[in-house]
Amino acid sequence: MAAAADLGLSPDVLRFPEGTRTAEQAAAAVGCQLGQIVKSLVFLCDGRPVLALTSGANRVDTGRLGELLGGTITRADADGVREATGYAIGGTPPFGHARPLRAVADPALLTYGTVWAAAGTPDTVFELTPDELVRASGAEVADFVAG
Ligand code: 5CA
Repeated sequence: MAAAADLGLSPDVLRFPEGTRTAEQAAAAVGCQLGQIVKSLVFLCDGRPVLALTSGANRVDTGRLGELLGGTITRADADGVREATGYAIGGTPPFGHARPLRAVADPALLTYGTVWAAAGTPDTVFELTPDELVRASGAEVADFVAG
């Protein structure tokens, strides 16, 4: 991951042939808690792509996300995700995108010693600390999840 190296990170990318396309699959493959999986979810805020780094145990409240970002939130479709990030749904990493994306991070992710994120494909993940995640993604930590 060149993008990670640029940020001073040297992640060990693990590949799981059984797939890590969803947070549930990734948690089962790694053997970690569901909440430790970073979902890198792309939404559009008034049409502009934004990245919501969400704990695998949580769901995004699009109303709250819109209040936080000051716009109307819609979900990016598969083409929109690829256009915004350069990656496919299920493999989208939390940083290292084609274009820098405004990012927000779920505070729940900061409650774990380490978290796991997609490494660019639907069968690879890497481990990093929540601090590294926030620093590398430039995310604002703020509450936007449901419940
Ligand atoms: N590799 C895993 C764990 S790191 C991963 O990327 N999980 S994810 O949550 O970030 O990406 C999968 C998510 O993409 C699903 O939770 C789902 O919310 C979203 N998704 C799946 N299909 C579509 C679709 N057709 N359009 C928009 N979003 C989708």
